[in-house]
Amino acid sequence: WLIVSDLDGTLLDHFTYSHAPVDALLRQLEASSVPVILNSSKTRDEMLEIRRELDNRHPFIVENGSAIFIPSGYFPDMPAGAREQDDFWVLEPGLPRERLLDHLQSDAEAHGAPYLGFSAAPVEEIVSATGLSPEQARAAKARSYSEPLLWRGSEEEKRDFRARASDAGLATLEGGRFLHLLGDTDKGRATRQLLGCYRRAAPASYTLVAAGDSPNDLDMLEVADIALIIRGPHREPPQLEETDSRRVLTSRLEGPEGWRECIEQLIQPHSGNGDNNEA
Ligand code: 2M8
Ligand code: MG
Ligand code: MG
Repeated sequence: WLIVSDLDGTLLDHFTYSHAPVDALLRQLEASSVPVILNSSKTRDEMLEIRRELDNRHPFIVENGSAIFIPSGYFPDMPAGAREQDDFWVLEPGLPRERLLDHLQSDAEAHGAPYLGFSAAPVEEIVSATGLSPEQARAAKARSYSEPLLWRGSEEEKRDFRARASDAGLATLEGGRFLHLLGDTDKGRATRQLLGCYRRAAPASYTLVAAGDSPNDLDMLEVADIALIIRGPHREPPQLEETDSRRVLTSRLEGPEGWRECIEQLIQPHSGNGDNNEA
């Protein structure tokens, strides 16, 4: 087994960012040698802090698939194309943030900017938009490969903005609160690349379990053998078809409690309360 998981709204509560409901289960998975790979919109600095809190030693994926951080020596060989940064081997499918800011500037000159961009926003605005602490908001602002935008315009303006970004070879993804502008990558492609590293290191058949709550998680959920869709307090869960090679479970509970519910169901399929939560 390999578990790849989103953070906000999935492993962490959408409002409070608490992971208390999954702490014991994460320890149990670690003791059973099941790697939990964190795959989020968050920045390296944010992820390092959460990994420390969760006592997680595994690779992680930042900024919606923009970079993969592998602890140096985690695999026997450094993956081709990786560079060394501090104690990590880093693969970078994404684009440097300056490229995105250049696009935003020229796009705004021609079409206006009906959004609040993370780079321009004061820490206090990020705090009030997200509920992060000022320190966490600063870590969220320390971005390398993507720009989250708090959309203030119409849905039509958003569609046009996304089409222009796509024409420019960039990607846009909807997270829990923000529209993210980034290079041509996503959580699914980065997951595939990292899965390739695991397979090269130890050729085995891995069962990939993926968990997410928002549209930006769908690419990752599509790569999984078992996709866990975690319900949230603020909108309908994203939809994903079950196929011959992919099981889909939708949680009954929200956020980290839904994560625990789904993983426990996979570990002990017969000890549930009788509810059928298959999507
Ligand atoms: C942003 O990411 C979330 C993920 O779903 C969102 O789009 O709502 C990012 O800026 C991330 O760095 C930050 O920690 C998070 C806080 O809610 O918001
Ligand atoms: Mg999320
Ligand atoms: Mg996320």
